[in-house]
Amino acid sequence: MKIFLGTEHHLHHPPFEILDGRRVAYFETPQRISIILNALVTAGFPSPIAVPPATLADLQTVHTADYLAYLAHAYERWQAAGLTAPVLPSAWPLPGLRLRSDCPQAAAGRYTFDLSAPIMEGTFAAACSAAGAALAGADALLQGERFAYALCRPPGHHAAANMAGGYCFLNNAALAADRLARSHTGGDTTWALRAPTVAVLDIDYHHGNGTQSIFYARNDVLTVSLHADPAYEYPYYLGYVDERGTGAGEGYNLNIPLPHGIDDAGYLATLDQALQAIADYGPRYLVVSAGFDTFHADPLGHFALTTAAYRSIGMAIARLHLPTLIVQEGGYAIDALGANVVALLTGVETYATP
Ligand code: SP5
Ligand code: ZN
Repeated sequence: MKIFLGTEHHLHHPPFEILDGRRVAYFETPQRISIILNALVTAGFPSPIAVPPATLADLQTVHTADYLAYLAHAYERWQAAGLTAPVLPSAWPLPGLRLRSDCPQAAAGRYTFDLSAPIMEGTFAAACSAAGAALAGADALLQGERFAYALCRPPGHHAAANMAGGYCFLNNAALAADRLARSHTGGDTTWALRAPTVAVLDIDYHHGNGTQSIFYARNDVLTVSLHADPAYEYPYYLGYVDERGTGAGEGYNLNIPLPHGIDDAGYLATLDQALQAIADYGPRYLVVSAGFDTFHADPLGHFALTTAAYRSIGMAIARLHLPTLIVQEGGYAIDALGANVVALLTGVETYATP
């Protein structure tokens, strides 16, 4: 399995976040990546391939030009206004309010939906580096690889076309899925070949609200998310069962909210439903948003999965027999994160190896 690494992730290391009204150390740390890398090397996986960052042209397939300009310049504008880094909003232009100011504080509220996506000097470079890893993973599938793992940080699945939040700035999995969905194979330009379809399976503990919103009106990318019920868990406002897509995309978004405390057996049984929906759709490619905050000891999660579950999840995913890109999302139980990633990737390869 080829492993792609965004090498600039360490430039993003916010000092704190505001979690349920409390100021705490930022959970989404650079250490997460070094821990995963160490575990992969120890387990005998090949060395990661360092990839170039995504370009603005790459990012504009999914993100709006004004949002990308904001991300690229938010920090320098914040500093120029004499404000103390990092960039973090204090107010939001919620419905009924008017966005008429062009000061950096107003922009921060316009483009950030919560308090967990602070922008530092190197944040945009780090995010472009993660997006580059996901896109390199998509390219590997297009070149015939059966599996690839994109070691992305910061994560991406909460990022919408024009909004940062939930530790996410650029939607790495959506960029990869979009590239796969726009690819034409066969090389025959005389025929208008139908572009391939793609499924995104999101197994992070939190609902992938950004990915859902990006593909909500499209039927060429099926989005399926298993996550903590938003009735009690972040992101609260999206991730319910009745969100099924809109327009041409109606019926192409599937949300499976899960209760507190779900264990390996309960989770794996539900995963089978998600995989059956993907099999019924019959996509050409699969992108997995792989979060490990479903682990029983995760400080942000309330599920009860063990390390063994990730191996079973990997095997179940490989049973779809699809070219599959696994994109790193969340996972904050750092003592177990390396073992859990290794378990998932090993599961994938165990089933796939003849
Ligand atoms: C990529 C990813 O996993 N992002 C997650 C961002 C979650 N941020 C806010 C969570 C707030 C929920 N309260 C947690 C209580 C812990 N005891
Ligand atoms: Zn998460």
